[in-house]
Amino acid sequence: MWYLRKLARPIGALLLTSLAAGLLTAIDVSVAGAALPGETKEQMDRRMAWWREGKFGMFIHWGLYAIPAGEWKGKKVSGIGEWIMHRGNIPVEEYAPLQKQFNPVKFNAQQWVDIAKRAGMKYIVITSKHHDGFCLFDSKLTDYDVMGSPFRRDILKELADECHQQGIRICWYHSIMDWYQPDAKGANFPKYAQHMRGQLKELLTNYGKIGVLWFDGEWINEWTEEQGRQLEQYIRGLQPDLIVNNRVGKRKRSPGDFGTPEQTIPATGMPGWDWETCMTMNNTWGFKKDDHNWKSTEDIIRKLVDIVSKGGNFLLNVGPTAEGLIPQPSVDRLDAVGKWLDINGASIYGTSASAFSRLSWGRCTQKPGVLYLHVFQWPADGQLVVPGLQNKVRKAYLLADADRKELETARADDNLVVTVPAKAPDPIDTVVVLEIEGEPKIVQPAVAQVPGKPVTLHARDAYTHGETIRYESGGGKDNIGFWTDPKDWVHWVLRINRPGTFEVEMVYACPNVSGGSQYVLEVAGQQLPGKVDGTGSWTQFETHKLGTLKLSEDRHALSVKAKNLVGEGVMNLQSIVLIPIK
Ligand code: FHN
Repeated sequence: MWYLRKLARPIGALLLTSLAAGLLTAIDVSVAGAALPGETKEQMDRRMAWWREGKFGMFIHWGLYAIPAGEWKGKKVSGIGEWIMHRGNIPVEEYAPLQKQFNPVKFNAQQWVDIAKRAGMKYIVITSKHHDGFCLFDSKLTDYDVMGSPFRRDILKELADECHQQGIRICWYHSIMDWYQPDAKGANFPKYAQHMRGQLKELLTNYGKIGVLWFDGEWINEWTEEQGRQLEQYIRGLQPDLIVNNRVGKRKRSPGDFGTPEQTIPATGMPGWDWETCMTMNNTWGFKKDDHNWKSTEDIIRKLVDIVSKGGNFLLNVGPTAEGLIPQPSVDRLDAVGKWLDINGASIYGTSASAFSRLSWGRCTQKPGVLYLHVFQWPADGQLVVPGLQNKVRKAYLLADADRKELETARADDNLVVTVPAKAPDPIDTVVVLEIEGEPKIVQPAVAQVPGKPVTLHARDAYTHGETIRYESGGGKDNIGFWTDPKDWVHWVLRINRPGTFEVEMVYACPNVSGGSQYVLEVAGQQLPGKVDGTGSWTQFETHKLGTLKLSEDRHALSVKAKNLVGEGVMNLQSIVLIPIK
């Protein structure tokens, strides 16, 4: 057989023996698994509770790729480190012998779990097997595992035992795509699928309670959503409380329990479902000796807060070295994040998404009766404006203040104003706590007209609707952008203090090639249609007259919706100006 020649290793013989001995039939029967009965919302809530509460996990990408660490035969290989076999066009027979060099003598499970715990992480997801097929656990179904390396210790067993000991959830990453197993491609894929299920059975029966099965590599043509559904039922049959990510299928809402945006934070979260952003601390998942592009502690903390404020979890990656050490720059940052969480953890763990659609100075997380205001940009005048909050505030104080010294609050128009210290106690993120009466009641603060004057609705004051459309600034932009989905739309709330007729002007930019999309502006039951004219580029803004409207003295919602999308984006919308004409 082709792979016996190609691979020149015992794996082929093992597979043949297994098939001959009917292991396939045995696995076939065991992996069929009964369909799990439908799960009620309450049951799913109970199953997901620890994960939703925990918010913050450690991703570990570790394997043979840590040995070359981004370099092969003296040449640097670009891209993420764990893809070196693919990016470096390394044949499996040249790559697989790395197994005989794998000897991470400095690996210490307790040390790793201590680092995660100090960082405030509540779960660990480690690569049981990445795309290269090498298994960090003792598998009876392949020799291409850690027991066939000089290290000869079951790394996942040591890590799982330590996690169980320290009360951190242990979770497995497992790649469906496999560059090593000969059947993992083409017509023989069903055989590989049985092999994979057999390994998942090992991973879910030999290591105690597992928190999450984090699948990956699901994009291959051989893998289907239906197989994903069956696999999810099978593995949850082995551990009914198991949580499974959406890459068991095809990264959609189901199968799987949560969405997995990668290296990005969805602009408005993923409303209505559980989700987790996974992210590297530098530019690579697997260790690369020359990747020193570490994110700052400030960036990491603010990303954690941003994600949690949008209802998500944060899975932050470390890529250990071939010796078994988590790189010191990672450890330093994790220690700093942990110190911040020691003080501010109440504003993260067990919280739910912000009650506000947007805050110009930071983020918000909440618990029943409590709002945690995460202030990134401290108000120079000591007046923190909380837009649109209508609730009575029982008490306001700094979360870091053990004495909970009260902060003064006052109302101003639609807003609440909190008087805060002149200097930010924590320049990265100072948390102001508002204990409020009842459920958060927030009106969208209006842009108020100075009587008789034009009203300018700036992009920064708009409310966006959709997953991609968003406010963007910098580089000549101060506009609603990323309007790439015509279903997305935007609205403002304005207060007219002198009724009358208004001339409406729109300020936008759009490359000529993308011009032509049609839209409609709507307010107070009146509509003004328009078509986007090319202005030359995404940053060449021009003013376009739309027509006139009559507006009463009141709060109004003014929306702009696209009717179609001609080019790459509808437009970059900078502002709308309402000019009183009589
Ligand atoms: O190809 C993998 C990649 O190596 C890494 O494991 C990331 C982490 O989520 N997942 C895949 C790319 O989406």
